[in-house]
Amino acid sequence: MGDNDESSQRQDTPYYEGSAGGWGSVGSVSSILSTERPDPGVIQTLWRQNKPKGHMCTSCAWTKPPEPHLFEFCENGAKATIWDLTQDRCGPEFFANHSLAELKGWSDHALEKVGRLTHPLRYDRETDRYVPCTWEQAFAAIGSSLKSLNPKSVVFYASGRASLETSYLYALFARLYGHNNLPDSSNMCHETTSVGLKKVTGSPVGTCILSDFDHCDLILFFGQNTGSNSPRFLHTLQKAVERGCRIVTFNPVREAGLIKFVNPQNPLQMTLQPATEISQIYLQVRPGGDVAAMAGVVKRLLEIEAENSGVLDHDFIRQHTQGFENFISRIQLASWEEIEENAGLSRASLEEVAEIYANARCVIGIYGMGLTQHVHGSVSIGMLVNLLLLRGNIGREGAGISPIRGHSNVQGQRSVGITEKPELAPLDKLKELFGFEPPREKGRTTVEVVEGVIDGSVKAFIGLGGNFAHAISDSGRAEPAWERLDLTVQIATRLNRTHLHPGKAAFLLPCLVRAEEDRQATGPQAVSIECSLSHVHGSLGERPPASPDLRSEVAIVAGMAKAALPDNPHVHWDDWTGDYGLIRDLIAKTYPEEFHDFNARMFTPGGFYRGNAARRREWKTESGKADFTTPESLSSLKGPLKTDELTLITLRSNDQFNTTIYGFSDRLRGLKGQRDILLISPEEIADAGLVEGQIVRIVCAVEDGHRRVSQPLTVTAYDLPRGCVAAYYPEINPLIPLSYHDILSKTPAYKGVPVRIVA
Ligand SMILES: Nc1nc2c(c(=O)[nH]1)N[C@H]1C(S)=C(S)[C@@H](COP(=O)(O)OP(=O)(O)OC[C@H]3O[C@@H](n4cnc5c(=O)[nH]c(N)nc54)[C@H](O)[C@@H]3O)O[C@H]1N2
Ligand SMILES: Nc1nc2c(c(=O)[nH]1)N[C@H]1C(S)=C(S)[C@@H](COP(=O)(O)OP(=O)(O)OC[C@H]3O[C@@H](n4cnc5c(=O)[nH]c(N)nc54)[C@H](O)[C@@H]3O)O[C@H]1N2
Ligand SMILES: [Mo]
Repeated sequence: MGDNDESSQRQDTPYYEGSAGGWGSVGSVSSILSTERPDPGVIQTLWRQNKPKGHMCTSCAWTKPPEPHLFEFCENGAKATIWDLTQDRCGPEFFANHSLAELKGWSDHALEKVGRLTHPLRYDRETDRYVPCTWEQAFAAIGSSLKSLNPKSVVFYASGRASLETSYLYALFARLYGHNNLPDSSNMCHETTSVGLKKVTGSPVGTCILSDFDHCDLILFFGQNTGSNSPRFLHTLQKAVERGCRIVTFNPVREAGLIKFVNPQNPLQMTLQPATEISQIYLQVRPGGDVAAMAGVVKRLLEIEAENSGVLDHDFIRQHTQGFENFISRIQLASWEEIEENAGLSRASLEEVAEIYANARCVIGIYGMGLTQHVHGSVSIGMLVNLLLLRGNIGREGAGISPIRGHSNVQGQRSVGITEKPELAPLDKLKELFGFEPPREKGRTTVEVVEGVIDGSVKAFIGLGGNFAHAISDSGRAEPAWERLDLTVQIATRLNRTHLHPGKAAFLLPCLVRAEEDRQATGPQAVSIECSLSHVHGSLGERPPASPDLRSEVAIVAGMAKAALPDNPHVHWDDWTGDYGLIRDLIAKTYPEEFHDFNARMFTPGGFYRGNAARRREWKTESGKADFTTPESLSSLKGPLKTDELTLITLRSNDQFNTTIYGFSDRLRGLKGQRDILLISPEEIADAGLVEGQIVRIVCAVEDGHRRVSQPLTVTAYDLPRGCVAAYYPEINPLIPLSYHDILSKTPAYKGVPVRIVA
């Protein structure tokens, strides 16, 4: 454990011998091209993908550089576009032939694979089928249902893809209607960042921009699987490594993309040159062990400082931080035994990282779901900030903290008002612009939405994209409760499991995808999104829509709002739908500092920067300074495991986008053919008296009166630390208790649930 020598890879566990990228990624794209029957224009669309005036990929949120590569798309970006532009259709005829009871027996893959939704649909309980309706019928029914409900019992969820324009209108609709129940997929994802990072730095988003990666000499990489989830970022990492930057990775799983990468767009590297080694040190930390690992690094750093003062940036600490003394005392109190035990890493390996850190001038901290999805996820983020603060690594060129966001516009949705936290929404500004009294009560997070669905206090749910009922924790326990809601509305592109749990009145409304031409009264419309590095990018779709009956997300949101709300002289749903430039003007008026001249700037190559106070060392925290976090416990798990318990981490394969399952290969982990598998180390298999290939189930070890048992899973030996198992999301979600979430932000602890294996 802990070295990056390929020969040390256990030969009896599956693993991927190749590098990320390379011919494997080309093969993977060809394979989806052959099974998905995309519209022939897809090649032209891919050519324009992520380029100025082109269409912005709907896969990850990694930034779109000002000088794009010849092909500025990756294997998984291509899959997402090909999936969107399929010629397969899921229309009224399909629904006439299949009841929802039957479809509940289909896999996630099979449901979405049917094709693009083509018509607005209404659920008919008598036949248990979706039947076609007109847009006018749908809007009228939704409007009258919303009018009859208490707004506080209604939830408007957003999944992170919809544009800034749609998102702004959606949030405005919610507030005009009378609630702040505006959770987002971010509540299952980087809410730990929005709350935890904000608490200690004042910034709810990362502080880095793309050029920082040209100046850093060390990247500390925690729990983000770049090869599958943001592959274009590998180009940035490769470039950094090639100029001498070092990467130290903490991840229980040896992820191929963070080990070796061949740039599939570099003909020389594809044929002759060796792959680029990405991580110089790769530490297979125990799930939830990052706090301890960082404590170890800091402990050694303090010793180095004692030997040779000047390693810590005392001026910065004095001027810009608070809580340093407390934090240091806590670290001095931690024993190496405690650190090694919690981290699952040796003292020597952590000391080595400290030496490298002490000698690095400019350091960037990267993280993803490996840090955020834990009961003490915000403490892990606090620890990473601590580590950076010690050497003044926030707020200068080449340094900073950079969470890698999920959905392509999830960060942007928060920027334009989709939030359940009223204090984060510009309520006074909305009052002034639209002449109404916005609701001030706190809205529901995703966890609180499900609690409300179960206890009956939530009566209606509108989903702007996503597959919420299936993506959230305790999905099994909550599923039947969804059907008791008075109203469910799902705005979607493809059929998914959430759609199979309709409320008493239910509508499934199909929308355009981002690559499609969005023609409105004033002509084709562009939209915009915000990337992980806080740059705003314009996007122009140009493919013919999958069906003439599709509407844009803007038009659907406006259609519902118009039907549900009384007239207001300041609110012009039809005009806004006719010209999205008017919506951008409203965004600019609402957020002048960040979005001024929005229309003029939206096609700036590389996007325009929203700016970041922490990057300028202005700390918008309660203390006015950057805060050191003093961890109570050295683990981000809820508590210590009992002897027969293991920590469950839930993973994405390389062949899925969240609950969208493209196929059954996890190429970069050397796994394929099956998703119902339980990854576990060979030592753990032996200790548990299991054999490889055996079918087992896992049960959740949390005792709260609910029994949670998994589907049958095939025991699969894999190179993992002791004390943990891994399985694929979303199939395993019925095992995750709703009550298991980050304490501060309520982000579900999808990477840290205690389980037991039952044969
Ligand atoms: N192709 C593709 N792209 C995607 C997505 C997709 O599903 N498919 N999803 C999008 C979304 S919404 C998001 S949020 C992002 C998700 O992207 P990531 O942030 O990469 O999330 P995950 O794939 O859940 O897993 C993150 C990594 O954390 C590691 N890990 C697990 N537990 C721990 C731990 O305790 N400590 C540490 N240090 N590491 C740990 C896992 O081994 C894994 O490598 O990707 C986005 N991009
Ligand atoms: N166990 C476990 N659970 C997790 C996670 C985990 O790591 N482990 N990760 C969590 C994370 S990070 C996230 S973000 C959530 C994801 O949760 P969601 O965002 O709710 O789920 P997705 O799977 O991304 O949603 C897929 C559906 O979105 C619809 N869709 C696709 N494109 C569009 C579009 O352009 N417009 C509209 N209106 N609809 C569209 C399609 O119908 C598709 O079926 O899951 C969370 N759940
Ligand atoms: Mo996410």
